[in-house]
Amino acid sequence: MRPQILLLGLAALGRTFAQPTQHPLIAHPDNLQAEGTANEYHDDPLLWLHRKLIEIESISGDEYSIGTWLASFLRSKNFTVERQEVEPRRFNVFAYMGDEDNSKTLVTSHIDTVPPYLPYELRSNHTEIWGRGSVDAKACVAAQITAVLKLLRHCSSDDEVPSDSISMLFVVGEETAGDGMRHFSTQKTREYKAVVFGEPTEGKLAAGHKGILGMTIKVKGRAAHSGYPWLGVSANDVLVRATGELMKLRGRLPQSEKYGETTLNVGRIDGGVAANVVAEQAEAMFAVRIAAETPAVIKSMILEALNETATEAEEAGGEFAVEFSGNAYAPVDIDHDIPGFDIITVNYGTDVPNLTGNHKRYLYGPGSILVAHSDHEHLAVEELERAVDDYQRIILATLD
Ligand SMILES: *[C@@H]1O[C@H](CO)[C@@H](O)[C@H](O)[C@H]1NC(C)=O
Ligand SMILES: *[C@@H]1O[C@H](CO)[C@@H](O)[C@H](O)[C@H]1NC(C)=O
Ligand SMILES: *[C@@H]1O[C@H](CO)[C@@H](O)[C@H](O)[C@H]1NC(C)=O
Ligand SMILES: *[C@H]1O[C@H](CO)[C@@H](O)[C@H](O)[C@H]1NC(C)=O
Ligand SMILES: [Zn+2]
Repeated sequence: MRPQILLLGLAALGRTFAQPTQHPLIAHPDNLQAEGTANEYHDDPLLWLHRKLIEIESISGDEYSIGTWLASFLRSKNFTVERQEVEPRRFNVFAYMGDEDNSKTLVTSHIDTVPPYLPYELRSNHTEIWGRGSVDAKACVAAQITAVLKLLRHCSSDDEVPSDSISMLFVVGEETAGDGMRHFSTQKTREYKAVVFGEPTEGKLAAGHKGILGMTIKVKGRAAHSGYPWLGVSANDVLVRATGELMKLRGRLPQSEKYGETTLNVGRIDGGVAANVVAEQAEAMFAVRIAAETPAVIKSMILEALNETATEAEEAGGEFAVEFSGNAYAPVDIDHDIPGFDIITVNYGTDVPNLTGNHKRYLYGPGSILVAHSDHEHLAVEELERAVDDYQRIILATLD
């Protein structure tokens, strides 16, 4: 299946670039390395770029070094690079050709990772790359840049695909608040025809992802000696009961054929101070991955499920509060109308809903989300290489 698809892809490339004219400003991809860094690790510019990105630690909130490096790398390829400051020492890298952004297609991913940092390592006779970000999302960043450079190599201003038709955006903070993409979204002054997002999708085109709703329950009770519990109100008892109600609710949350079940994760529980004290405070955090309906519908189901517990806690003299996070959204449908790709739906959140506008939206990336945030995050070299071809096909389809 796959070789056939690749052949089709190459044929399509051939057609579009029947008479390739080399853009004088674009580096030959054989020449990708920035000056002075020679061939330290790999002969292959793609593997070199991927390795560089992984070796620069960039846990969310600490993206300054990687942003600085990436901006200067892209400048060395003659892109105009804007550093969009989101916070002091935290900026998005936005790159395009020419004096201003006239692109039709924006290609984007994120440069932050989850903790902890894990070093770059080649394993299995150099067929696998291990390390933090090797999949999520530095594989996307490296493959996207390589794909764009390869495409631009064939472009000129009077070509079917002018060199300024593609721009790139690498944002901070995707793994936490989505603040990088939100910042870009509020700053942008123009519309794109299409936006290609990079997150691990196993080399498939994503047809959509689940929505999300975050929630914290805070209980305040009254402390007492554990020998005389009737003198207090146990915040832990109330919280455990409330958590139990939510676990019972799981089976009744909305489902859909496309996204499956709405899941509810009890992510964190804190409460009390010691075994012999009736707990005064307790708190728990939950993440709901929404497969159908809207956050509003789920919220009201949750509040109803908690009503009796909350009412009784308040009658006993306690306090019971449910706080929903501000950034909730319903399932996100994504365009997937490019022939020759397998289709997948995913259960994680992305920056896709964070970029407002009327553009077509695609989501593709090499590697599996199943290893992405783990201590065994890794990617097959083959998948990284295939992603460069796939991104070229996706970008070309959006420019058609
Ligand atoms: C960038 O542009 C300069 C000036 O036009 C040119 O000399 C150089 O070769 C270009 N560099 C790359 C990497 O394309
Ligand atoms: C490692 O890869 C090389 C080059 O692809 C190959 O010649 C060699 O047989 C492989 N070694 C092992 C142990 O698989
Ligand atoms: C429980 O539900 C009733 C009826 O909808 C409502 O008036 C009350 O405020 C709710 N109590 C709590 C603690 O949520
Ligand atoms: C972006 O997504 C976040 C959640 O990640 C949400 O809070 C916010 O409303 C979204 N912003 C836009 C502009 O859609
Ligand atoms: Zn990611």
